[in-house]
Amino acid sequence: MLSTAELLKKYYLRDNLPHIWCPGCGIGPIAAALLRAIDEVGLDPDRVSQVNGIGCSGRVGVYVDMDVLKGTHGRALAFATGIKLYRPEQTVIAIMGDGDCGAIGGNHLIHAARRNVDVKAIVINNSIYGMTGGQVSPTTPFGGRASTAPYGSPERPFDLCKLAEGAGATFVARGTVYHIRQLQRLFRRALEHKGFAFVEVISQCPVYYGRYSGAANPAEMLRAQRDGAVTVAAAAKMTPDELEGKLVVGELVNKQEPEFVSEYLKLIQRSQAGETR
Ligand SMILES: Cc1ncc(C[n+]2csc(CCOP(=O)(O)OP(=O)(O)O)c2C)c(N)n1
Repeated sequence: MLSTAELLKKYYLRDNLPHIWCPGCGIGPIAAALLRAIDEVGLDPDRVSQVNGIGCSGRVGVYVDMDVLKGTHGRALAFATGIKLYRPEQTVIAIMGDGDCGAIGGNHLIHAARRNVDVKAIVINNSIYGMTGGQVSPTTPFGGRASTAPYGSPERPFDLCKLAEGAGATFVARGTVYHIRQLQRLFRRALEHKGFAFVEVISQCPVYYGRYSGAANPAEMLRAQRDGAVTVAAAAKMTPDELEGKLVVGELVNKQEPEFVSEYLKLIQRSQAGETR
């Protein structure tokens, strides 16, 4: 595995550092785990295209030395689908926040999953809209406090992994910043998967979520990830009551189904061969 110094030298645009993330934020370690996974899989950085949405999570591409398209808020998966269709040889990775992917981008998420387009969707879930000041997002827990919910959110949150699975994603996994080595493995599996791969990363935002929810200490938030996590194997033996409030981590779905871009290319070949139906 690459050391931090090797990682910085090989993959980061060091002239763009220091980064803008707050002390204790999970995004930096997540980006490093992803780059290590890219390195382990042996992908040529020139054959990787990264798409970012808007938000703190959407800043990863600013610091890495690969092709990055900075999309608009909520549209990362639409841009990623376009890149993959035009350049099928590229590994396309979309990095989004939970608001980016689950709120304004929710429609793009369900349709990218339904099409099983060969894109790696990484959602950094910090339970909040981070960049704009800690507003409620679709993953803020019921009753959780936020800048726009001082009395606690009255909304039920999405389980983004269940949403992706229900919409047709063929690879779905959940990891946490605390379990960083497992996360690196999950990224590796996602990169190797052919089809829509969805990885939700539970992350901590001490500054804009923790301070409202009552856990402003990043170490405390990491301990909550550790204590709340249950592996897929352990979860299979637990009752719904026992699973209440737990985070099931690991590979949740992994199956092969027809992939959109390959099917589309076959269709082009058939039409160019003169087939009429
Ligand atoms: C169309 C549009 N609507 C709203 C915004 C304002 N905006 C920028 S980032 C953001 C939320 C970011 O939250 P999230 O996607 O969860 O990412 P985080 O910052 O927490 O990583 C919003 C609402 C925008 N830039 N564009």
